[in-house]
Amino acid sequence: MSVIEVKTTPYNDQKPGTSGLRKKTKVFMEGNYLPNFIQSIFDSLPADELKGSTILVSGDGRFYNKDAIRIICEIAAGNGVGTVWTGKDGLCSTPAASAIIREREKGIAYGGIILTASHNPGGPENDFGVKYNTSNGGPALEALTGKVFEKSKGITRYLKVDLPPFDLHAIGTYDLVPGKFKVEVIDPTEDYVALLKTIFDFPKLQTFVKRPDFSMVYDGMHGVAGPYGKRIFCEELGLPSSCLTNCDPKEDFGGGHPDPNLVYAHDLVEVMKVLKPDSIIESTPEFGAAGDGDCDRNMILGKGFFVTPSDSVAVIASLASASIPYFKSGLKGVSRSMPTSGALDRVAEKMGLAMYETPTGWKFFGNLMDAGRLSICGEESFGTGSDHIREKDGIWAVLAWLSILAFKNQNTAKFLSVEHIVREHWSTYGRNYYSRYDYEGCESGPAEKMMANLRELASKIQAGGIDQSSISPELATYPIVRADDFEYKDPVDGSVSSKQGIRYIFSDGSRIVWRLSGTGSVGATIRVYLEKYESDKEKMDQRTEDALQLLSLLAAKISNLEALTGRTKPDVIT
Ligand code: G16
Repeated sequence: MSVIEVKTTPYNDQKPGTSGLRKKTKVFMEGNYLPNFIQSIFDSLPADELKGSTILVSGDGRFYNKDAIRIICEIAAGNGVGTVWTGKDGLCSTPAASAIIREREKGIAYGGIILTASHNPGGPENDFGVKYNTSNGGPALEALTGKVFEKSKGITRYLKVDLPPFDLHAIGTYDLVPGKFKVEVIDPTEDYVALLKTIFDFPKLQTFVKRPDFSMVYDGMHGVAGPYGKRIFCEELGLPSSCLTNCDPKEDFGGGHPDPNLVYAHDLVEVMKVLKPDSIIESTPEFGAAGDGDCDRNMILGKGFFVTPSDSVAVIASLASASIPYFKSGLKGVSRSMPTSGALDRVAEKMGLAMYETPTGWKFFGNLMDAGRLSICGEESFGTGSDHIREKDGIWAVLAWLSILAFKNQNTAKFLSVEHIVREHWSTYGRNYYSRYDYEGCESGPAEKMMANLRELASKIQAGGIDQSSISPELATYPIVRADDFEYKDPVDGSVSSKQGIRYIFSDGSRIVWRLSGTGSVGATIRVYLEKYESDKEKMDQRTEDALQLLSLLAAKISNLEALTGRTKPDVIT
């Protein structure tokens, strides 16, 4: 096998963000941009461990996915990897990738390279992404991604082997360099479905979905969620194919933005009458869900009703042991990212469970899971999951909700809806009114300036050195009692992650949090998170925007966002 050494020069912007390196597709296609990053990953791993190893290389099917897989196979061969597994047609969802790395052939995989920019749009003019997952099936931690970035800045060569062609569309083993390197094209649903069957009671779900008063719709947003939806909801549970919408994967996600939220999943939102509950008709489905480009995110809807991701994880945690076999002996602990609402904290408190508050990024849950401290976790960014894998899992969330619906409806004559279950939850635990504002594609300079100002103001407030009413008169009677930049010390390995979001906390526990997104490919996306807790049963029926009106006004005044960025309103509100 002749390894070719190709000379290259560094790019200075290959710093992985919240979840891997995401850039415009054209950037990845330019010169040696992709080979450099892949070689930097391999250069950050011990060569003796790579030698003869098995890795997964697969993606969400976006434009450039197949070409990138071939390029990566050649570089993998050049770096001593023995076997590459890839999904048929180059497809594999992120949660299935995690399952394959952990489960296939008793977990022999050394790791995986996942090609996705997740919920970001795809196509020649949009985004592409690459992330590395380690042998536990989870995204590489900051120690490793930091090393990759350092290597990328000093790279001078990459190693490759010229490989004969192989057919990504046909399952089989391709012995490309006999005895040295092979590609196995696999069914990307097989190991994942087998794993899900050990978690959920499939026969019970099959019976439940046949109820004449139940119907559902699943929106794959033209990402890789489609084939998984078809396999699991139709072939395994027996739902009709009419329950699937936008479930044929497209390289550009049909021109859409494959992010399952109230704005971008508009087809589903319309079918479920979420924004127009007055227009619900008899055929409006009881249950709706959507997955993002790589199917790790989920949005859960009831008839005319939106379940916030923060409420979703809280409801799942509260009912998991009763409704999902995997959790029947109880939960080890629960966790949420800092900006996610405290609804989960209320559940943990009542159930006597350990609760961990981590920075944004699924990678932070992995250590807790590996240490046996965490069962269920979630993020406000439409991510929910458990320790069955080390990624969030869009299909798992749907099956968890179906299990809850089946449990709650086991003896009911009249169907208990998603809305009923969430309202029952609020009446037990209280309601965390919650909203996130996204200001997308802002200029980086003013966004950074805003964050720096907020940090400075936070230190002054903490030091008590400021008359808060000078910021806004409401603060005289409704003061900020704590302001800081969130820092996390991993309880397992002691590593510290700082500057993870600026939070201002008010006298009643309400919060405003500001962060810059770490998943965009250009400019800056400012995220503002608003949260208010309400325990009074008489006040559970407010419109979210009414309940959060004061916090929204204060967020604008404290941050000076409009003056600094010129943005008068958010692009997306969830
Ligand atoms: C990624 C991470 C999530 C994170 C989300 C939002 O999701 O895996 O843990 O919450 O980004 O990050 P940000 O607010 O920095 O944009 P995904 O679905 O894009 O991989």
